[in-house]
Amino acid sequence: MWRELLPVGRHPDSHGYRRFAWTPADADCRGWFEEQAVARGLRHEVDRNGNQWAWAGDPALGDAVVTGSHLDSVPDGGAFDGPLGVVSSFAALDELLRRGVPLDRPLGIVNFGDEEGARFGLACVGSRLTAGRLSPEDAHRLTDGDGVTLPRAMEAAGHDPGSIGADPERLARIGAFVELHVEQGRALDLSGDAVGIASAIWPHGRWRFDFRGEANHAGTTRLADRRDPMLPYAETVLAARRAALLHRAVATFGKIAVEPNGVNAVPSLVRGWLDSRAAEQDDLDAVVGEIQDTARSYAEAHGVALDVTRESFTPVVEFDHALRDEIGRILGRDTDLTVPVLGTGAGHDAGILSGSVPTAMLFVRNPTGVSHSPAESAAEDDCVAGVLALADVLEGLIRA
Ligand code: HGY
Ligand code: MN
Ligand code: MN
Repeated sequence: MWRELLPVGRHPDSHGYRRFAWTPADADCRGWFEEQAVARGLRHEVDRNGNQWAWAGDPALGDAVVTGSHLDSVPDGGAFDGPLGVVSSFAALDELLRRGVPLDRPLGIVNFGDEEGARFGLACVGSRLTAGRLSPEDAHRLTDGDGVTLPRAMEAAGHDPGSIGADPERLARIGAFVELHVEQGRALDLSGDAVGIASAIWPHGRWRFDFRGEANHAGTTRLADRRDPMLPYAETVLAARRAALLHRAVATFGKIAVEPNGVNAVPSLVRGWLDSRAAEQDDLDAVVGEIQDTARSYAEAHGVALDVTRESFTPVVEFDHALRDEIGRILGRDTDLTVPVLGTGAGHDAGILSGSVPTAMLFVRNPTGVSHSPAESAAEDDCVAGVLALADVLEGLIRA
């Protein structure tokens, strides 16, 4: 499975993945998922929001156990973020069948659409729509960098956007959802464990800062006459770093658009996207507040107009304690070791679903902690340990 998926959407120069929602690379990933489902005799379906499901047993019976993740990527993402969870789900099902586990509860494998939000700016679009955390009206307004709206992109990829929206009946059939994911930090590397259990996801969000000044000639415009939006933007980036340090948070400007983007022109517009996260909501509020205050005061000082738009926000997620404890018992059953329980600053579809369904996550060690980069990695032995842990968890839940 891994060998088949590896070339899909990989850029020849950067070796990073560019698997953006509703693009040909995404379609290839979806084709791969359907092939895996069909090859195992699973029932394959695409739901109204474009998420893919593969079913062993009839989900209409209810109390289903579901596992899965996503196959899309950030720009130049790594191979593991998302795909490791989907590949491990199919491999864990194979392991259950090898063990002869009777599938007494329906078992589902899911590939959630557009988890990273790389194309339309909002993460977890597939799971948000299904969970009713994104309205169809708001989804219809999402637009990519080329001005293509989400519904047009869906249509172009052969999916009917007219039916998108909350799907409570589908979620009501799920008794437990478990997402396996490569760790996006070094906690397991430092603790010396191959696999861990998630405790919580930090509150996090994305804010767009539009600094509007005046385009002018870079050679002839006196400094005193400029209204250069790059200057307050630069101060804002530095303020983000300072505020994050002060409040035990993280804050990143990782995407920027400049108009007219000419080397010899003072820009008319600098648009920067802030991603900020913290363990505590109060810290996150303080960080974003301080960054906005700095942006406003420098914008004013330079005669630049500023608009700040919150494009998305996800409150803190505390995963279901009973399910987490149950998984801890299942994984610790044959050993006297306890499985590490860790929080994360990364967002996941599991976090979105956790408002509707008992949800848990397993993390697989990442030896460098690097993620959202082509350098992301995981050792084969650890990936196998992840599959076996997921199989143990699924078996334990099915037999419970
Ligand atoms: O955490 C993120 O940025 C995304 O949801 N994976
Ligand atoms: Mn990611
Ligand atoms: Mn992910």
